[in-house]
Amino acid sequence: MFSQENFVEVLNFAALAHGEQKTPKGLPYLAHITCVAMEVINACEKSSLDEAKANLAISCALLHDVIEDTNITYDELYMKFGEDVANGVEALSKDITLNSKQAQMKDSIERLLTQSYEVQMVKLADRITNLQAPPEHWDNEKIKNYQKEASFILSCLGNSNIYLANRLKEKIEDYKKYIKE
Ligand SMILES: [Mn+2]
Repeated sequence: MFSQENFVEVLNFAALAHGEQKTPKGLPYLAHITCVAMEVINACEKSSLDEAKANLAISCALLHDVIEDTNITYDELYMKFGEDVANGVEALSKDITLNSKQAQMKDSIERLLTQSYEVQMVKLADRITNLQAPPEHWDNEKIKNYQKEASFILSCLGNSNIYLANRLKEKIEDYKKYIKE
């Protein structure tokens, strides 16, 4: 079980933070956030996580892009939602001072591996959500790399939750249909 009150409070905070931001397909950014939270809630329920763990996982899911994409800071998250949530969201954020996308991904995974499974789960849910049909402007190479990166995420963080790991595995398999060999 999880706290519905916590869900509403954190969702509203994330909605305001992301404001007018859109997904690469032009949807309000909240569509992405809500899908990630939905995947995490489903996994929490199936794995019977206790309320504290489920609330941490769901809060991190709803907030996972606020440090990266908005002007919300670690300190604000710390003050409002506590240390575990702030640390989790920080680990889920890329360090943009690193010079390549690959280095940013590797660094984020390394930091996630120091976090609890509840935080790691969010990265699986994020990639599950992002393995919908790729945006029109992506070329074959980019689509291929995105699938490869998803397999890397699964191999590093798959232990965090069996349901999300299996679901990500299926999505990676299914993503093949977008790749031209
Ligand atoms: Mn995301």
